Amino acid sequence: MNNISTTIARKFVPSFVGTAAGASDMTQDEVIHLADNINFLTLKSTTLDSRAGNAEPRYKKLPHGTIQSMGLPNIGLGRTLDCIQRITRPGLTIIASIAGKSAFENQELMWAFQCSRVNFVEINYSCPNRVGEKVIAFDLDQMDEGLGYLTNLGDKPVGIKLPYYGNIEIQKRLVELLVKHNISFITCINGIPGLDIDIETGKTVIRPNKGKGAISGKYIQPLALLEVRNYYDILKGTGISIIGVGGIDSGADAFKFLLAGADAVQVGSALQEQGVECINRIKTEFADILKRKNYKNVQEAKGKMLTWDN
Ligand code: RRO
Repeated sequence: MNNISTTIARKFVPSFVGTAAGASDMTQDEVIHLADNINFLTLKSTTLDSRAGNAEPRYKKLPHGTIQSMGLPNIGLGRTLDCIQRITRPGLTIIASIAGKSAFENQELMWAFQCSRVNFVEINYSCPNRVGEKVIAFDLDQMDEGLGYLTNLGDKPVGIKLPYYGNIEIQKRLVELLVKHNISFITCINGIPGLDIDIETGKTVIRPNKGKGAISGKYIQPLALLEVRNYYDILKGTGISIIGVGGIDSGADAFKFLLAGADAVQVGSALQEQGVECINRIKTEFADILKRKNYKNVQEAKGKMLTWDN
């Protein structure tokens, strides 16, 4: 396969295509299996204590993606750190994702991962499924305050997982915060709030939060591409990297994100539905497209989307 390495925050990353924090929790053995088979992965968002997550049914495949309200099930910080220690594969890039309940909890998580062997830490400020809690990314003042506690705790580059804003003015204000707090990368986008109903039973397809969950997969891809392109334009000259997420299930999907301006992509729904084998398929397809288009590497094609009039 051709070289599809990239850089995030000026650090070498072996593959443009990696995995997303994703919906489902993973056991330690599942994480180890993932790490044995790919070279760029993101861990499930972690809290200090383990969490069982929301009541079932909480995940449903839809025709063009999924709806879920998992409720942040995860094995907790201690077992996540054990798991990281068991991963020995050389050359593997790991992003840890943190989703503490408070600024203090996020600080503990950040400190722990800064002292671990992960390469990057992603702050999840955009989980749509924390019933009764605010999505911090929609409150820029709270985000400003939270980031003040988090970005000077170590040398590993810190990023933020962002929601769909669909508003370039908000994105511009957000970027001012990113620069102020020395944020190195953004990951966009998280699942978008949505609802689905089974007409036979008349019931919502998932149970938690009166059936309201997060939509992922192909439904959200054009929205994710829009966000990536807007950030690509706004972030020029800042050195902040962009990781695109949203319905990536083929090399062509990944290539679209590259043309829009992403430095890397994460695969969520496809991994959930198809397992780790889909990552190597997407990588091979992506490498073939780069070759067919005569790009020698990822960097040459980044942001090269054309528009009709200029
Ligand atoms: O676990 C979840 O319910 C979840 C999380 Br933390 C997230 O960030 N995004 C999402 O769609 N689901």
